[in-house]
Amino acid sequence: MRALLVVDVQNDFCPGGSLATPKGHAVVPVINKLIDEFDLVVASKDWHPEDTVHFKIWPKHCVKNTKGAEFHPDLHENKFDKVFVKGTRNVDDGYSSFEATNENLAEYLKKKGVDTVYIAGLTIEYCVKTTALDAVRYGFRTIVIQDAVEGIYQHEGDVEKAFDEMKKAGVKMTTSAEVKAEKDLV
Ligand code: VGL
Ligand code: ZN
Repeated sequence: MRALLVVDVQNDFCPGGSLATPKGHAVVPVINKLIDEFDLVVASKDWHPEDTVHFKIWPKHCVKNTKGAEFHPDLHENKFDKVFVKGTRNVDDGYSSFEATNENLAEYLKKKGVDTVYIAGLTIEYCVKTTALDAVRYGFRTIVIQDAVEGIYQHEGDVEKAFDEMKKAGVKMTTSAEVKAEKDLV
């Protein structure tokens, strides 16, 4: 059983947001099409308190219940089976979707019979990477959909480094076209 995990496609990580990726919005139509290829689709949200030590490292972003923390307006969020929130405490945590505090993501997926997790969303260097590494650690077959993720591109070379690190850990790479082609075979 496969699941799609959509990481942090929120306004603050898209152009115009407070911690914007240059092309974060570009993943939205790709993800919307992918959603229909999966029987189970879950998403995570960076969901910070107003004050947190996390903001000593980052500009203030994704404060719970604000516009910046909402999903990108074009994202088909009504099709998500469940949304997991992370980074909800006053600690510098919550990079990985598996650190969600409303419900245990790994247990949820295992209960649903998921063995393969496809990852899409933002951002390649931080939350996509840590989520993918955790997925491997929890024993899931883990696949990142390369045209459905985007980076912050804050430091030269970090996106490439993140992909290398994921691959070394056993994360596989695919494209949305391949995901669709495979589904049509079954
Ligand atoms: C993220 C930095 C700080 C992310 C979240 O979603 O990649 N990056 N908080
Ligand atoms: Zn954050």
